[in-house]
Amino acid sequence: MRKLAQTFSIAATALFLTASPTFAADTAAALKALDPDNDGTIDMKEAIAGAKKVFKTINTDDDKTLEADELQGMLDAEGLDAADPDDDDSLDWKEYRALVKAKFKAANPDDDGTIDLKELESPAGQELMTLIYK
Ligand SMILES: [Ca+2]
Ligand SMILES: [Ca+2]
Ligand SMILES: [Ca+2]
Ligand SMILES: [Ca+2]
Repeated sequence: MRKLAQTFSIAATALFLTASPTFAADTAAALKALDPDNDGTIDMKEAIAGAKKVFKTINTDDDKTLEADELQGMLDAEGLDAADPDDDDSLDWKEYRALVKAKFKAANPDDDGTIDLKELESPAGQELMTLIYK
């Protein structure tokens, strides 16, 4: 059963990567899904709520941390290392949340507290999106 879930998640990741050329439409859909108050932007609260869901979804072995195989397609070894200050080669929720906060900041150059569609479509925005939307 666990194996099946893992296979499914890898297939879903592959599908996501295949779908990336049409990313403008995907990004709009992601923004909509991440924006329950429907103001057209993602604030930090909405980003963290999305991140929580993603963390749960990709943590297929259901322990308290994300390992490299669970982060496949989202973070490479270098990215994982940078986001892993306690150096246990996995991300707990606190580390993941800190990473999302840092990416949110990077994707929000106008510093207005929210990510709009244009910001979400930027390279930094796309990095943020993979962490908070699946
Ligand atoms: Ca919003
Ligand atoms: Ca795990
Ligand atoms: Ca860690
Ligand atoms: Ca902004």
